[in-house]
Amino acid sequence: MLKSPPPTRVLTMAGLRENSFFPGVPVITLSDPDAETLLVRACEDLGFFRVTNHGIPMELIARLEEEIMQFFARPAAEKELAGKANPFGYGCKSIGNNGDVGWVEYLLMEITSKSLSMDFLMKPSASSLRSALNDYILEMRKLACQILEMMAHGLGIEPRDAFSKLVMDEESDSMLRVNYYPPCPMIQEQNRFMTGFGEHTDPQLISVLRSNETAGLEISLRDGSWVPVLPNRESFFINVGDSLQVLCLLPNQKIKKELIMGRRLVLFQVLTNGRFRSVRHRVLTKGLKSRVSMIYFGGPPPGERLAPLPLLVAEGEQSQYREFTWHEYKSCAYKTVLADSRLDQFQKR
Ligand code: GA4
Repeated sequence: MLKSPPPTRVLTMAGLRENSFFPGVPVITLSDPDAETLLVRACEDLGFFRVTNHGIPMELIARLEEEIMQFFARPAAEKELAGKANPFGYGCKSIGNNGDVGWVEYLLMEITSKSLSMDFLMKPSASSLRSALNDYILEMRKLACQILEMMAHGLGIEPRDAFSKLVMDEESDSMLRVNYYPPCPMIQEQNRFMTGFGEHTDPQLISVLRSNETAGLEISLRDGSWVPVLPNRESFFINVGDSLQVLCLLPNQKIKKELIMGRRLVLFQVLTNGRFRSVRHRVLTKGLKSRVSMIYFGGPPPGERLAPLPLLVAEGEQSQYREFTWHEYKSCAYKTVLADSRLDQFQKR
């Protein structure tokens, strides 16, 4: 567990309004006949949505959460046996290699050929954690692929596994992150907030996040404002990652929105910037209760070329990015700090 608050850099705004969760996170029931259309709209609009009716057994989720809590309750020396997160392993406060810090402990694990590769998980003392993690990632991969297929089909892309095949690939560069945000009584007394995990976009194609009932996740809207997301332990939250944003360059289009203004329902049209949106997000912690989240990142194989799917590019339109492979993108990503806009480095000049 963390003993004292990390450096002041992670101290943030005091007095943020409580219980002011953003009401506009799309909730998509996967069995809904309109789910594909709703998914596509959510990816263009926020780059973020919540899925229900996902078919992942609650027992599996509860089992993993229990194992995670036990792991993070161990003495520091035991947790450090997982190896320093560089990038894979156990991390405490420090995120990445470039000076980011947060009020968080985590395990970051690489997924190779459908299971987790990490020496410490092979130890007999870690067998129940290993088994819960491995069962969980199988389900996560299935769910991520189901959603990627629904997105492709919703966009009219043939074949419908155009995105999901990248995550299904033997070489897919996917990972699992387990974050533990410990309580911090000092912050709670002062009614302040700390950065648990600084603002960033995820580099991969898709992220599937599940958390306990503790709030903290915030997303950034198109106008740059930050809104808190109401946690829901029975659902999964989906983020569009940078790689999917690059693959999905769409012609500009208008989307219809409904907004309640005063007591009136107003219909208006918004011009999307014509692509899937990799959502900026962060975690602020209030110190009251611990927050636990597990995030599956579905990434492409290293050699995969990331360029807009030709079918989605309107005539005469060109990608704003130069072509690059996932390997190239990831190497650059590891030289950045969390808040950097990583795709900017690949903009055509
Ligand atoms: C953000 C998304 C994932 O958590 C992650 C992070 C990675 C890390 O923790 O090692 C990075 C970050 C993330 C992007 C920029 C670099 C790399 C920390 C960091 C400062 C595992 C990932 O893939 O990219």
